[in-house]
Order: sequence, then C-alpha cells, then structure tokens
Amino acid sequence: MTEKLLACGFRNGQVQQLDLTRCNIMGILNVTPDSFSDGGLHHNTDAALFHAEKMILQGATLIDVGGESTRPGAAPVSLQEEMDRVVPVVEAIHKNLDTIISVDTSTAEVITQAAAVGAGLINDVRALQREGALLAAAATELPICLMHMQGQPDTMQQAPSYESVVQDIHHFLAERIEACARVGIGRHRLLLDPGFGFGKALAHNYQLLNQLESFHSLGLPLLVGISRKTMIGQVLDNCPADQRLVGSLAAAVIAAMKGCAILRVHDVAETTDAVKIVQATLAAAEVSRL
Ligand code: 7PJ
Repeated sequence: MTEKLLACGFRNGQVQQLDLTRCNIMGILNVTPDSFSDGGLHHNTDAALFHAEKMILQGATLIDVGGESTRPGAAPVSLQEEMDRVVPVVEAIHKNLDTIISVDTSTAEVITQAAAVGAGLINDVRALQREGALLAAAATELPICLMHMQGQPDTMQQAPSYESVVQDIHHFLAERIEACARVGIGRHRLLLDPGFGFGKALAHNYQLLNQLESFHSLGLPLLVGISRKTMIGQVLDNCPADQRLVGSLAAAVIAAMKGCAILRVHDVAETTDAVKIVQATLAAAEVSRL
C-alpha cells in the first residue's frame, strides 16, 4: 500500500505526520467534570498529562482533548469554561509529550487558541457549523474531522429520525466538505465521522456500522468513536459504561476491518492489541494478492 501521511501541525519545528494507511488509536482525554465514563478524573492539568502519557505508552498516536461534554442530555458549557479546561491541557501536552493533539471542540475561539498552543487536529462534532468555526478552522491550516450529529446534545436522543440514516449522513458530510471548500479548506485536510450515538437510535447506529465502508466513496479518511457508548450497552443487557470493554473492542475490530483510519477510544492498550490482529490480517491479504 502506498504511504499516505496527514500533516498535523508542528512540534519542535518538525511537521507531525499521521500515517493514514493503518488504523490509528486516538486516546480520549476528557477534561470535563461530568464526562460519562471517566468523569472528573482529569480535571487538572497534571492528572491530564499523566493520563495522556499513559495512553501514548499504550499505543495511542493521537490524544483527543475535550472540554465540552457531548454525552446525551449534557448541558452546554460556557466559552470561558471550555477555554479554561482545554487550552492549558493542550499546551502542557504539546510541551511535554511527543504526540498529535486533537481538540474536541465546536467553538471558534477554542479552535484558534488550541491551535496556537500546539493542537494538531480539530475534531468537531458539529462539523464547523457553529458561528465562526469554519473561518477559525480554515485559518489554523490544521486537519479537521467533520462529524455528523442530528440535533444538539441536550435533546438529540429524544426522537432521532432519518429517511435513510446512511444516505442522509453521506449527504450531510458531502455538504460540509463543500462548505469547507468555499472557505479554502481543501479535501487533503479533512476526515469524516458518521457520529455514532449523536442523534441516532440503536438501529441507526448498527446500520451505520454495517455500512461503514460505504463512506469510503466520499474519498476521505474515516474516524470512528464507539468506545463505551450506549449502543454497546444496549446490546449487552444495558450494562454500565465500565462493563463495555469487550463490546467496544468488537466494534473497534469491525471498524478497523472496514478500513477506518482513526479509532477514538478510552481503552487504548486493549484496542491497540485488537487492532494489531486486524492489521496482521489485512496485511496478509495484500501479500497473497501478489
Ligand atoms: C465522538 C467525538 C465521536 C468524534 C465524542 C463520547 C462522546 N468525536 N466526541 N467522534 N464522541 N469525532 O465519547 O461518548 O464519536 S464525545
């Protein structure tokens, strides 16, 4: 397979490259006091740095820093609060650890500030639809993940509805790629994410996972976040988030087999092992074709 590298900003004067020909692990670093599965644990820069380092040692090539809880039913966060949570953590990771920092935000000011202190990727669950976000992201020159969400976090799970969940999301993502093009964000900077759990009923989520490979037709790398989500718990007798590891790994393996470039996960060591088996399998198929 030909090498395909994504330039994710700079560190010590060097471009940080992400290899898109394999499945990368993005470790989740929540810096919210209420995040659903590690709530409050990292609401402090030293603790966040410690957890980021642990995930890097376990195999994460990206760390996703998020200061807005977007779990179903979550209340909005103020701009100042999001800034205070996210920016010092991004800066500390950039200074201390050799990794690509993704910033999970929809807020223009956070995009700008996080990029200024070392973020390497913008991960926006609102696909740059908030006021000012498109232009702020364009100016950073960083790659951007455009995710699909129906509705807003506080109400999105009330009655999600689609004509065809797969086609509707294709259409939405294609439209956001065009919106990016209009402000000068080229396709080479974009990744796509169907947004598991964001305004989707159980059946929608599994239709998307079943058809994940169809999103390759949009021609951009895919990022997927399923780790510990409700869609795992619902199939496993409604088990709580801390008992969803095996289900999350199964979903990660399915997504990796379907060619996704980045898996956003909580359990980095376990997912890294699972993905190594996928990589070995996919690589063997390439050899046998020679
Ligand atoms: C996702 C995300 C996801 C991307 C969250 C949670 C909710 N970013 N941020 N994709 N999920 N790109 O982890 O349960 O699925 S926060």
